[in-house]
Amino acid sequence: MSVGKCILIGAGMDCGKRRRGCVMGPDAYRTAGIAEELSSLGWQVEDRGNVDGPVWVEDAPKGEVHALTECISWTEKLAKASKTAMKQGFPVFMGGDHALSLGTVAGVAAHAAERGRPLFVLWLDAHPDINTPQTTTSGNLHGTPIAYLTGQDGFEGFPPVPAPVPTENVCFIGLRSVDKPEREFIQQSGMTAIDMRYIDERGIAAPLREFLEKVAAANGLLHVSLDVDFLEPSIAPAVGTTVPGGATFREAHLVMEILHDSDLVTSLDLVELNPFLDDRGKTASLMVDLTASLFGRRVFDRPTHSYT
Ligand code: 6HN
Ligand code: MN
Ligand code: MN
Repeated sequence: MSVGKCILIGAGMDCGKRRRGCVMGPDAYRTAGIAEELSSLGWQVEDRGNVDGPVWVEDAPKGEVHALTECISWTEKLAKASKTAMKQGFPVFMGGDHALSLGTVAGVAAHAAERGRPLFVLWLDAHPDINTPQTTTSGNLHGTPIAYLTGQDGFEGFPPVPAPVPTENVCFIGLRSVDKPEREFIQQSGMTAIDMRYIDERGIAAPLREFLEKVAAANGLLHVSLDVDFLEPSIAPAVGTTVPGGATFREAHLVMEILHDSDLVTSLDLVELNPFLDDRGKTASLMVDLTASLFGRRVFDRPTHSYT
């Protein structure tokens, strides 16, 4: 990825689930020095402040969809902000919970369609987030963006996705908590779903490189959505949905370093950081460091030995 303009957009969406705290995410990233880190790598950084969506939401009764109206409003606002930013630089959406991707990726998809380029999505997460408002048992819409973005039914009231992402353009890496309907959908649609078992056996680089080859061959744009719970909880405790057995510190950095070298990534979501649950800012700092690896931080400017 060669240096250019990076646009930071705060999206403190906190209504994609009931537990509160992601509203503080954008400021935690700023406090951890995200702008300074990216500037030091040669990027021109513009912090656009926060998109202001609905904040205070009463908990919906158990089993019902939580904050539907508020999530629809965020989706509309973020899709607009995202499409605009895509024309101007490389947007980094600082969440906020994962429901923000309902909007950010819809905006990126609209932009890609206008440019006549296919969009690919890399979902770094313990969960595939492919429930619909019908299949969800939690009622939390942060578990649904992939269903919405790939054009599945059940999102009445949401803006129609202008350019649904084909399921074959989505790659999940890091899966280890998948609900029954999600599992059935993934298996019947043949989506690329790299779970932790697969990573244990083959390493994380090989499947990532295979996906990137597909993106490159199609001359695609690539959106990356990084959920804090992709990471092993002991190194990244600040998330409400920790699942043991996540990506290690080095696995996560390696993903970002390979993505940097691929030159294919055009937008990024940082999601699910709940600073209220953090341990002296260590999760926020790790997420900023991973972003820095994506934006080109490395030990040497060129390899000092061959990797092959
Ligand atoms: N996330 N599958 C669960 C649900 O509530 O639908 C968990 C969702 C987690 C959401 O990772 O962003
Ligand atoms: Mn997620
Ligand atoms: Mn998750």
